[in-house]
Amino acid sequence: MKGNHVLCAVVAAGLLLAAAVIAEAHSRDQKRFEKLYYDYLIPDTDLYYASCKVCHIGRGGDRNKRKLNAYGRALRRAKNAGKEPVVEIYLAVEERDSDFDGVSNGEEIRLGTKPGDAESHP
Ligand SMILES: [Ca+2]
Repeated sequence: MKGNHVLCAVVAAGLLLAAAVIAEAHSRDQKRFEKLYYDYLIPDTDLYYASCKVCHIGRGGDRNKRKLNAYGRALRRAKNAGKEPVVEIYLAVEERDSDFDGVSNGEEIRLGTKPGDAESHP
């Protein structure tokens, strides 16, 4: 019985650690995005208020909301293709129109709209 409690405690600690690592990774990517595109994060634009939703469907702990949107998936593909460092990953997808709204990702970012949301465009 005591062994089960120890096992549960170890599993719980592992889950908490995994959640913290995921949250830190997301936060780190968001900070890098905000640093690179700081000049375009202008109040009263979709992009300014997007936060996690620049790359994800939603925000918060809901697993479905953490799924990547079209722009986030483009960034992941660039990363998987070996683009380094992180700035190169963002620049690699600027010419694309990930959400197919007729405006490139880079242009959307410069104009304050969300590159992964077809409902958000200039
Ligand atoms: Ca868009």
